[in-house]
Amino acid sequence: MSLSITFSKSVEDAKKNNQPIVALESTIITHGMPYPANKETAMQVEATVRENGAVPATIAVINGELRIGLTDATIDELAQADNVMKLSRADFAFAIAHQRTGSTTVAATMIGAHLAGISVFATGGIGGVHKGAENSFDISADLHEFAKTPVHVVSAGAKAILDIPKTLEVLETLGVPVVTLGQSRLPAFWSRDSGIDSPLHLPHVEDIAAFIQSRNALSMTGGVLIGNPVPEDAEIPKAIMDVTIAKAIAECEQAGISGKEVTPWLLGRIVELTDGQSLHTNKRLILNNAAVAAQLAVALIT
Ligand code: PSU
Ligand code: MN
Repeated sequence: MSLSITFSKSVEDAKKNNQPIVALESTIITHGMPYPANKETAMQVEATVRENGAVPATIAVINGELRIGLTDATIDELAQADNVMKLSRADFAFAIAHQRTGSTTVAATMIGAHLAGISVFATGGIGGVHKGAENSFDISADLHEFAKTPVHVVSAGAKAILDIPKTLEVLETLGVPVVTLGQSRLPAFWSRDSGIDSPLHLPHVEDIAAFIQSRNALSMTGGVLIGNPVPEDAEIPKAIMDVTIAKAIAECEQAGISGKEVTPWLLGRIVELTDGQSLHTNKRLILNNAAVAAQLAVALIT
């Protein structure tokens, strides 16, 4: 059996003409944000990639078909659909074999992007080591994907629903570089400062491109995690978010949520607890990441 990959017209043209392309995930649409904010954000993210000189390729599996680049109509369907699988490395091939529809997490989007020859990807936040992982063993497959798959991901750092020091330890063990753009502290998603130094930091997008090119020259496997702080005017201070997050995590445990449901459940509850303020910040940081990813894709080609 051979895999058929369906490219959108604009991504196919971009590939032919060797133009910069930015991969985008779809789990954020199906499991990361409520409707219609999810659809609006997905459209704005694509527009931001274009404004910054690259072509967007949102990735998903639709009825068993790996799609690289979605139409607006498909994005709208995903944004409103229930029962979409949340795909990671473990079940990506299952969805393809059994004609299922699934959105791609960071791990699955990296796999799809690499198959499509795309090396830059923008998201909001990655999965990582959850708080309490010493009991739950909840560590996202996203981390292991960085060790394997050469796709470089621009994110706003790790969300404080995660244990950030443990997440950094696992990334270090796996040999995954974490480089923050423009500041020495690792950002913490809704907040610019996690209180923890980023293992690496560089002032400009072009410097990150040079780092990636140096890794390529050394035949290094795997991807680089790029931390991009949320714009100042959109940030929610960490002290405020920490209280909300602690409440959401306690409720999540009490409700007996486990496995794949944990991250979507927490994200949804945090939107409710902040009266939508976290959602506004989430949108802004994704757009900011889309812009940087497009600039990085341009810098890697020129
Ligand atoms: N973090 C966010 N928003 C998201 C996710 C993470 O701020 O939408 C999604 C991403 O798709 C990520 C996935 O890859 O959750 C991680 O899920 P898990 O923790 O179950 O591995
Ligand atoms: Mn998990």
